[in-house]
Amino acid sequence: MQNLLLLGAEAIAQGALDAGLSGVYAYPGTPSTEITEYVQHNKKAKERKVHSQWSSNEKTAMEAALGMSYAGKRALVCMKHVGLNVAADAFVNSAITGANGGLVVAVADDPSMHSSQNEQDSRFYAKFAMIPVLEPSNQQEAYDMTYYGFELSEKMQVPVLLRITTRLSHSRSGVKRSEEKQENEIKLPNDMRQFVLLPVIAKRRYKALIESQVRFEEDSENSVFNKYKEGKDKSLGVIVCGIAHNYMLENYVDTEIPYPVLKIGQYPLPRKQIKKIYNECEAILVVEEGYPIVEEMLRGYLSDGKVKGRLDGTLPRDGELNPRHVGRALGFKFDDVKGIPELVKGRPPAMCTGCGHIDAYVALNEALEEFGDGHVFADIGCYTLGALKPLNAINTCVDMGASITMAKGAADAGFQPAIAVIGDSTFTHSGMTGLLDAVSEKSNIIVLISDNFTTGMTGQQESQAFGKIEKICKGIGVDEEHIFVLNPTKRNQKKMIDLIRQEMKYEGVTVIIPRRQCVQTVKDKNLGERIRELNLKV
Ligand SMILES: Cc1ncc(C[n+]2csc(CCOP(=O)(O)OP(=O)(O)O)c2C)c(N)n1
Ligand code: SF4
Repeated sequence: MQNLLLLGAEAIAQGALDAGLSGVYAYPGTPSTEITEYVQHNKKAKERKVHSQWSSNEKTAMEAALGMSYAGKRALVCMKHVGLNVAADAFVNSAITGANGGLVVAVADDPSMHSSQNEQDSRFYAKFAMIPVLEPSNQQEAYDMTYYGFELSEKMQVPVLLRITTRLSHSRSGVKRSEEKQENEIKLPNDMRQFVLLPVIAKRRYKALIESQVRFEEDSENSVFNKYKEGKDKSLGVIVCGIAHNYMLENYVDTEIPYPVLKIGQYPLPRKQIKKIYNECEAILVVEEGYPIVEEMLRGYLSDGKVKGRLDGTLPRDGELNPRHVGRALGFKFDDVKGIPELVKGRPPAMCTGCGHIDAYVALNEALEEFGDGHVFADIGCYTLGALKPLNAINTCVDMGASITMAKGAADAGFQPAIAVIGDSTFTHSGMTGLLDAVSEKSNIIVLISDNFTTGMTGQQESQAFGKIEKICKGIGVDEEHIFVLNPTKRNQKKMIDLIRQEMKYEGVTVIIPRRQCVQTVKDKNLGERIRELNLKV
């Protein structure tokens, strides 16, 4: 079998393709983006016509994948952890409908928040939805677990969550491929009512899901991804989940691990193996990346102090783990790291020179000068960096789409001027419905949709808003006379300032579209051609 050198994210994509994938549905988000990009660039996937276009958001991605599963084919959904909040309605309900063709939901968590708003742990979502989880510890397992995930999903007839974290997604290692499988034929579910979640059917399905928990646990108990390794020293037993297993191994390069170790890669937890290690050892150390979910389950409310981990300070309560954290928890002593070289010290991110967002902010700052601080409700994208010095241009950034709705809420409270700043991709991800609320209530807000023809922050993926923003705004009901487009160049600065000031006097929804191509895409001839074809007035 062929060996490949792959990122964790790419190993998932290759595992899915080899398992007979028919479609990947995703919205970009670090550290999950490379899964879909791998499928998009894969020659065989192109020949097979595997679906791989970006979706508008994570919820539409989840639903489309569920539709493909309904039709009997194998589908993969990919997103970053906060994307699962957006997809949650569809995701949780998909556990009740169940899956027909294999359905794997790959979610990449970002502990330490390298490029995220929080460090939520997707394993909680799977527990909430009551479906199995696979959590690889290395790139080979990322491949193998994805490959197996489709089988598990079809065997158990539910979606399966595949959880990875940043380090695994973004580091490379050799991966051995398995045999390539054919795609499934179209085949409708045996029970044609299972996807109709009317209360009477949903109740029946929910009972069935509860009953299935025993089978999920049995599968975990016998899984090759959950391994119990004996150790002579029973003063400690180590339960180690996902990539934390690697961090532990790095402390024992030249020596045997003295303690019994239970490596967890599949959930629900294998109860018998957990009981065995718990009963055999004097103390238990739980090492897991993310929230202390396993540790909490083992401790319960009435902890007797036997279980150690992130909750009692043996390991840090937040942030990513590393081999040193784990080594210290295992009793190793380390010298403190001496100063970080300047070259690799954390540097604050900044917008690129020549970025249109910067010029839009310069104009906005000047237009708002007389009103003081606090009037700009922004969103998530490269323009969020407008919060930093020297621009100091924005006052909020909460979740995708929140700019328009928060500006609306502040305007409802009588706060003026209330300005929203949102990017093109974020607008079609989840800004459009907020704009509809604002239009319906004739809210007194100005919305700046900073259009750069791409999803800049995550690496220039196609934006669903491409060439459609004015039409969407008109369709939603924004008065045509209050939709403006301009290129936020230095030459147009005064024009933009005057426009913002003029529209502050209008009591209703104004949309201003500062439009300039992202400088990181100017070498993309195909995109340039498509922009010219649009023949948009700027
Ligand atoms: C729910 C959710 N999904 C995905 C992301 C990752 N993400 C951050 S910003 C962004 C989109 C940015 O595109 P756009 O709004 O067009 O602004 P640009 O970066 O191009 O300026 C994405 C996908 C996220 N933070 N939250
Ligand atoms: S990547 Fe594009 S959108 Fe992002 S800062 Fe650079 S020029 Fe601006």
